[in-house]
Amino acid sequence: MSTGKNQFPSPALPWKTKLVVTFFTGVTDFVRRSDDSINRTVMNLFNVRAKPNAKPVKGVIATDVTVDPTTDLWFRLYTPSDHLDNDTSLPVVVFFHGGGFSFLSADFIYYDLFCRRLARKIPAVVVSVNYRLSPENRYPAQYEDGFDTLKFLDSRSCEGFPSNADLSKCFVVGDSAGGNISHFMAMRFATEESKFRCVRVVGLIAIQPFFGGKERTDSEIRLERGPILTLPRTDWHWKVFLPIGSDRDHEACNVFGPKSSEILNIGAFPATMVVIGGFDPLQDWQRRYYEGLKRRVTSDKEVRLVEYPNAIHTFYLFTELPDSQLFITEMMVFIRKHSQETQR
Ligand SMILES: *[C@@H]1O[C@H](CO)[C@@H](O)[C@H](O)[C@H]1NC(C)=O
Ligand SMILES: CC(=O)N[C@H]1CO[C@H](CO)[C@@H](O)[C@@H]1O
Repeated sequence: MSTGKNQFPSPALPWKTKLVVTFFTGVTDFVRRSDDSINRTVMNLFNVRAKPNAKPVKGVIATDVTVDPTTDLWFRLYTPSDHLDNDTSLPVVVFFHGGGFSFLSADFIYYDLFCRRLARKIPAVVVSVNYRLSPENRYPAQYEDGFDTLKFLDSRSCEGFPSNADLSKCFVVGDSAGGNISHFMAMRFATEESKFRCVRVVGLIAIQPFFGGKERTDSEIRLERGPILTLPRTDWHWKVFLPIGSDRDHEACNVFGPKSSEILNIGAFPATMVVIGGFDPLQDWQRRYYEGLKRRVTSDKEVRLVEYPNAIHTFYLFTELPDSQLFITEMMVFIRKHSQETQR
């Protein structure tokens, strides 16, 4: 660990990681206009997209599936090609990318590579949801898109969806803002489960979920200048996402805070893994989330905390970081364990 010129602690990162992090935070700062809109023309130049592939590449097939053409809602479907025609049933990972609800996409190259790794290593069928972004589409558009995708999967109207994908073993997974969306998916599914025929959400993996509140926590102050997430960037994302006139204690941000609803159907909440990094300014909120879940989950479902002391926000996307490899293995163990539990 070294102390940078601002006297804020920062981890030792490989130059490649540093370069990408500096570049992307620079771009996302540049495209935010003073009226809180985003210059999408410029942003799209830097949102490097990977193409789908109908023929396997390193054992994974990727196709794009439209859910709702009126809102341009679609997902990228990853299928491990070695597990297409056999009798093994595969768990389904429904993945929500990060980017503060405002940036990036399901086909962004880093998310595409991550979903391919997941599909191959677990192995699993991965559904990576391309939800609408703020500020053009505020809360709750992102949650609606996520839930519409779950309903779409339930209707099995999806052509080319692998027949050995077992929708009764769905895991909702997301990082940062995607972690917030995943939490909401698990919550809403728990209250509306009876409306689903085949889909069952049996696990939630919240990777460094984007939570906050009006209060400034110790970690937010200590790690105010990032890397990646700074307080001004965090505040901006909440400002353009939450309904106009609300503050960061809105329940979408401060999950178990003063304004969150008392009636949480948490008894039916799935097994959960919360992932925290020691260099993430949001870690105190994430720990509170974990502790809040632990207190509220009344079933015998696992609520698990996994901490990486040297990890920055979004660490796991950088394959050059050793924690990224460890994390994939951790996910594999969690998903395999909880898919076996539900086998009938
Ligand atoms: C976006 O930013 C670029 C570069 O600053 C500028 O040339 C362009 O006019 C902007 N586009 C819009 C639609 O504002
Ligand atoms: C992480 C998360 O989803 N937390 C909140 C996100 O927003 C929804 C919508 O209000 C809340 O219900 C969640 O508690």
